[in-house]
Amino acid sequence: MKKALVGIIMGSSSDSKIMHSAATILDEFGVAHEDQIVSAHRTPTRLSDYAKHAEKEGFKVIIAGAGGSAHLPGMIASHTVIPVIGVPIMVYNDKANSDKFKFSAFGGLDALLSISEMPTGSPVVTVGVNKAANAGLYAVKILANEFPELRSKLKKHKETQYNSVIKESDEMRKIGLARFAGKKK
Ligand code: RP5
Repeated sequence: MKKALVGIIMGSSSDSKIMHSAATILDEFGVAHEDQIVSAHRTPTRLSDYAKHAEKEGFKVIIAGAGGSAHLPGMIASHTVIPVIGVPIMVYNDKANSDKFKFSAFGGLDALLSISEMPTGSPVVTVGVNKAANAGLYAVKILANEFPELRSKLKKHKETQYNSVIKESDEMRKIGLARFAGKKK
């Protein structure tokens, strides 16, 4: 797939530390995506412009990540009929000089509530705090309704997950819990 089917947006360059996991999953499944920074409060006019752009490009899903009061996913959803998956981000502000100010006071709960509690009429499905990979996976699931090859890849992905748990469990049984846990460190 060459044409971007998913638009990934985030409120700040600092969100890229988390949001890249969505891109990695989409890359694994061979789903092309376009990635941009759109700040709802610093570039408000870009919100509606981006929604128009997304519709024009024919994106089928938008993944939107934001931290703090996190209005980006909801506002994008209000501007377009394209389904939006929101990623609440625990703010890590790399522009701050002191460690004290690097994380948000509410550890991502602020963004989680802000994104998931959209009023009736403009829904945003929400993944867990910092769970950008799940957003990527969910986007693939939506696309799999239309692209059968993605359905097969998702089944394979499930099989791989199953096998990796069995492999670890076999090792744990073989070497014992204490040694296994020691090796995990
Ligand atoms: C939000 O504010 C962004 O989504 C980001 O998570 C947070 C902090 O942004 P920076 O101060 O790092 O630019 O708008």
